[in-house]
Amino acid sequence: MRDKAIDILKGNWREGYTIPSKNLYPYQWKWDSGFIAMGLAHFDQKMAEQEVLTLLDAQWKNGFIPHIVFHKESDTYFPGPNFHRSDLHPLANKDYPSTGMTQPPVLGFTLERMHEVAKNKKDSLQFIKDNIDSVYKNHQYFYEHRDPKDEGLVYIYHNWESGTDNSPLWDPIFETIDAPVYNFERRDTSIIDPSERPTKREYDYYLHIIDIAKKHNYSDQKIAESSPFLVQDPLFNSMLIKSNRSLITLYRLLGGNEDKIDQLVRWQAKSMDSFNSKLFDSELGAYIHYDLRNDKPIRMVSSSSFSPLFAGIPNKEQAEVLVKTMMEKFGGEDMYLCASFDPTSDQFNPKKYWRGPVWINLNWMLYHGLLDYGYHELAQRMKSDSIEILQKAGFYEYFDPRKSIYKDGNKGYGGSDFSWSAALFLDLTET
Ligand code: 9WN
Repeated sequence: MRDKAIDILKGNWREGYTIPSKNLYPYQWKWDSGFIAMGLAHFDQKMAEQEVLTLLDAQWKNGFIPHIVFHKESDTYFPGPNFHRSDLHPLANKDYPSTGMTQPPVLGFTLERMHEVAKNKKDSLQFIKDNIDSVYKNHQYFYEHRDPKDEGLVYIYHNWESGTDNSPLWDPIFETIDAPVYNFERRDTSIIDPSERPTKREYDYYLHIIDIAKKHNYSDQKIAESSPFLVQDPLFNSMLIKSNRSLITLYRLLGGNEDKIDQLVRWQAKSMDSFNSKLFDSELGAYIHYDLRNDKPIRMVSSSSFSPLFAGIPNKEQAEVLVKTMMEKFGGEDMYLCASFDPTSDQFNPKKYWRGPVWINLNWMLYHGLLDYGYHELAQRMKSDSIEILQKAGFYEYFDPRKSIYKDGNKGYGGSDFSWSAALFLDLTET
């Protein structure tokens, strides 16, 4: 499996960056790149560094890093650069057409993990020294432009920014939006069974939210004032907090940079406080999302609800509550960990993208979180379930959580030879 994983990553490599999956995703995606770089680091330090460098090359002047970098023309993906029009933003990177939205902040902990794995520590430290400030600037962008109420919690303005695109979490928000019916040709559903992808109506909402942001030339302030989708996402904020911590560790390792360390420590303290007071729902026994536009909590449990474990956010009691909820709702003996949405809910769908299937990147984060809190047995199960599912189904994009399904040799869902499934397999089996 290790050889196969390396073959997949080499096959998806495109002169300096890795595409997530052939045909389906022909560009560079932000959070994919971070996970992929950690996998590349296990067999080629230079490739891993190049992956990160290429992404950072596409950074905007205001520190923003886009969710997709459209390096080359492709007619297999919609919506492409002509729909997204990043050039509308005055500070956009003129060399790299991209989207005008972002994805979760992976790069801090990616750098830290790459350094742990690196064989040549001297080169690796030099690489970090050369690039850490760009990642810091990205965090500064988030705290300065994505936190209008100065809470230490940043917003996302599009479900694609969450990475968990069609989760049932977003359904109540879409109900508040009057989106037109768009006429467009999707590419994904000619490659993948439509029952495993978001619906046409969902795409209408996705495009409409982008059109609103484009009307304001992607101004953060205008988006904060008027986007119908404005959410504080515990997964996105956990990854920011985890990456803050990694930046502090790495700056300390480099020496100096006291001002940046102090700033990171201040952001960190404020973020953790607000996170626990605003996003912990003790009745549900989980962290939840908050709908800033409509000023109400989104009281649903998904795999994102447990991601604060990865960032050291819950106290011991809260961690205990999270584990109990995970076991009660997601952890049945007939289920692989960890479904992306509450399996006890009516909205759970084990085949449809982020409405139920298992995703390896979430499992990777939850594995590390459980380990950090001392839940060794459960962490081991998270890891062995991930490996078993990859063994049975192959390196797909997402997987059915129901164990019984695999008796007939069923495959995973979505894209095949999926880069982060391969990359995180390499990393998981080395920890
Ligand atoms: C939109 C690339 C990306 C992942 C996301 C996943 C999927 C894109 C799509 O693929 O989203 O960004 O077209 O469906 O949901 O998490 O980064 O692998």
